[in-house]
Amino acid sequence: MNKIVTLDEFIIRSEKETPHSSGSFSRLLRDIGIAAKIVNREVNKAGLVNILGVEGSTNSTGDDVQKLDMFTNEKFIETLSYSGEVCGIASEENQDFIPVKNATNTGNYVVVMDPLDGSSNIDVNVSVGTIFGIYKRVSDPNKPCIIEDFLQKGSQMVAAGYILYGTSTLLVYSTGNGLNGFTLDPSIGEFCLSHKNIQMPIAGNYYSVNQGYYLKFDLEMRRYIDHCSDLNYRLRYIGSMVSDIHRIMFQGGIFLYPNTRKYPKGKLRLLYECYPMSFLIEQAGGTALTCKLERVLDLEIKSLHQTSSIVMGSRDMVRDMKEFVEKYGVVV
Ligand code: P6P
Repeated sequence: MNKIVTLDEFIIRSEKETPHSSGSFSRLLRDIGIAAKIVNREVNKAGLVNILGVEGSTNSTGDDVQKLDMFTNEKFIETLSYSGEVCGIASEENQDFIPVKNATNTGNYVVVMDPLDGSSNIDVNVSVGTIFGIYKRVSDPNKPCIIEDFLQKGSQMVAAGYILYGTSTLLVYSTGNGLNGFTLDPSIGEFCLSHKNIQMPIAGNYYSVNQGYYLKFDLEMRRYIDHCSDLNYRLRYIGSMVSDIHRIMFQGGIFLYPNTRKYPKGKLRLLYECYPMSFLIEQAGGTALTCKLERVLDLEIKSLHQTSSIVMGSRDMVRDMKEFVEKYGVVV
């Protein structure tokens, strides 16, 4: 029987392999694991909301029942703020970034996150996830964080990951040296290494796109989607980015959220959806581009909630998509 390797143990081992590591990054990663366990407990109860009360009501102990995405946001902010390693947080749920006020602002890192991505699926018991990215701060360590600490290209991220609250709860993350997955064992309350050095298939036969927007996509995207259909690829679209990308990590495939007339610059958020997931896809040997074939991690970011089009997944499938853009795309 293989020895169980917990997330904490894996982080400590990785720290020992990193020269001059201060340990602060390891503590930050462990705190994310703690927040994930707290959220997982509530997400799993969500199905009981009719028993526990709906958002805006009060539960049996008189506490206000919160929308799960607000609860998740508060729990991650609370846990990260106490960690002492973070000087600021940017969240999909907050218009502005949140400076972490601790004694000397010695937190070396900022965290960007979508606390509960796909939360519209909660009420129908479909998997949802947390997406996070971590940057080293670039501002004066003796002062509060500033916007420039967050407006860094995805290629500057020092780590990224997601937590998938599904049939089981997985934490998948990378610090730039490979991608590993940890499954929560509720019997011991620990994330245990379950998917070591994840490498996605270089090709696949799943494509993941909201077919309902087909007529609103540019010609080159429609032609590529037609190509997938002609090849009898299977369409799988959960409407929860973490779930759709997680499937691609293990079964191969391609995920597309192109720009449309409604979302001319794309719908998905660059900072805390596209950058972290692109970081992870590349760590697993895949490719992540915009519909104009720019590498997502190299995109400039000018505002916290900036959006982008995105196509990501198995290397050979994204390469095929590129050929359709080059053939049918409008040269700007
Ligand atoms: P649509 C969820 O709201 C989300 O941000 C992603 O998780 C998901 O991939 C996408 O939006 C779904 O958007 O327009 O297809 O419902």
